[in-house]
Amino acid sequence: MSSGVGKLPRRDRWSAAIAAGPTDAEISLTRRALITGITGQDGSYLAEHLHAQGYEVWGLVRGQANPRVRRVRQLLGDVRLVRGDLLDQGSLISAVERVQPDEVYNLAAISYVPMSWQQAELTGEVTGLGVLRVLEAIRVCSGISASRSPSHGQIRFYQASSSEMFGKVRESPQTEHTPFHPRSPYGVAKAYGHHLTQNYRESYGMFAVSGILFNHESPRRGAEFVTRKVSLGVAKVKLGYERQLRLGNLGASRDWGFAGDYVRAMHQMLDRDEPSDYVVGTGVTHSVGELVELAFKVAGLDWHDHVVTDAAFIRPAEVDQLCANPAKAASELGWEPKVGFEELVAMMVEADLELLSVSGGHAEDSFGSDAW
Ligand code: NDP
Ligand code: GDR
Repeated sequence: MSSGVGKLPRRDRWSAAIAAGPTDAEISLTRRALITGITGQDGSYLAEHLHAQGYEVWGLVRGQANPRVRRVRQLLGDVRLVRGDLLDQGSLISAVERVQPDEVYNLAAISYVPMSWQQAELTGEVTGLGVLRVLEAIRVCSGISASRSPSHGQIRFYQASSSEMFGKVRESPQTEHTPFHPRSPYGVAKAYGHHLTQNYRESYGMFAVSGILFNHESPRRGAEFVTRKVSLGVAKVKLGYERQLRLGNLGASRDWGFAGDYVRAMHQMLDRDEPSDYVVGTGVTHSVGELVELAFKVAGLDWHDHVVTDAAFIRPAEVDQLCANPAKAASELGWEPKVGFEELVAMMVEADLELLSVSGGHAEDSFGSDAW
């Protein structure tokens, strides 16, 4: 590496990679992306996708000794890291100044919906106002003042909006024009970020877009989300570590896709001539009950023998049903999902069977059972 980082021992390379900015040669040669939320599910898939497209990928990491950074370094050896926190405006300005990105993907958030009732103010700060802070960092570093000008905003911005904004849905399937009725502090915070992204586009002429993504999953999904909780639960039952899986509302329906497919859409949105917002989903919806039945079946088990419903996992307000109409993404981006629901569930169950077989029943990134 031209910065000299490559000569350092591995551990010191990580520190140096966090501290050092790009060299002049790197600035002129490569498209550079900065991803907030690099330690999350989508951050890892997006980093891999952009790296494969020839990007130099930087990830924003927070905290003094964030244990997930080690996992990022193991999984994504080519990603360079910069410190910053969505709660800290100055840190975001410093990160954008240091990295000088062509594209910023804001994936960081408190993303677990039940937690947004427990820590509503923090969710508003990170998931909502955090979007403002990232946009402000780009605006300040780009020298954009109050006037709208198409020449402004060389840094392209992607905001991770969510189908949770539709909440108590006004129509089905949901499009870019379906009105919002969020049902959780998380959904409300995402709606703020969504509108603010549109506002910065309209106010400053920034290339700022939102992807309204429906639920997307993978073997890298956090263990607190229902698909992964189920795939881990099935694996634990199958391998004899547990006998029961406790779940909440089995009647809710979601439009579930594979995270690896969805990060392609994020990149495609920033690759357009004109900025615009897009709904991304499969257009097919399944209930949690159907997910559970299929996941147990993949392991040769009958879910009736193992699943217990537990009121602790019922939410104060539920989003009953979501289903995407991804027609705009299909026609304008040429995007379509490659992995279907059955394949996704099988992939996750098989991955967790393998993981738990090797680890003796422990999933490193499992946070254990946690009621809201
Ligand atoms: P994850 O929960 O897996 O990842 C969230 C990321 O946000 C983590 O990297 C976390 O870092 C980071 N983060 C949290 N708080 C802060 C903070 N204060 N400053 C900096 N970083 C922070 O989410 P996903 O990967 O699943 O989702 C990515 C984004 O897409 C999120 O914004 C989510 O709300 C949104 N989304 C996700 C969908 C899905 O189905 N997955 C669907 C629609 C939208 P750390 O490791 O430090 O905690
Ligand atoms: P969601 O995902 O809230 O849609 O948000 P989650 O997997 O948490 O819940 C989906 C549905 O499953 C029901 N459910 C349970 N959920 C969890 N977590 N645990 C359970 O035991 C359980 N039992 C039933 C829920 O009630 C719900 O109806 C995800 C997140 O990734 C958000 O960040 C993202 O914006 C949206 O998807 C789109």
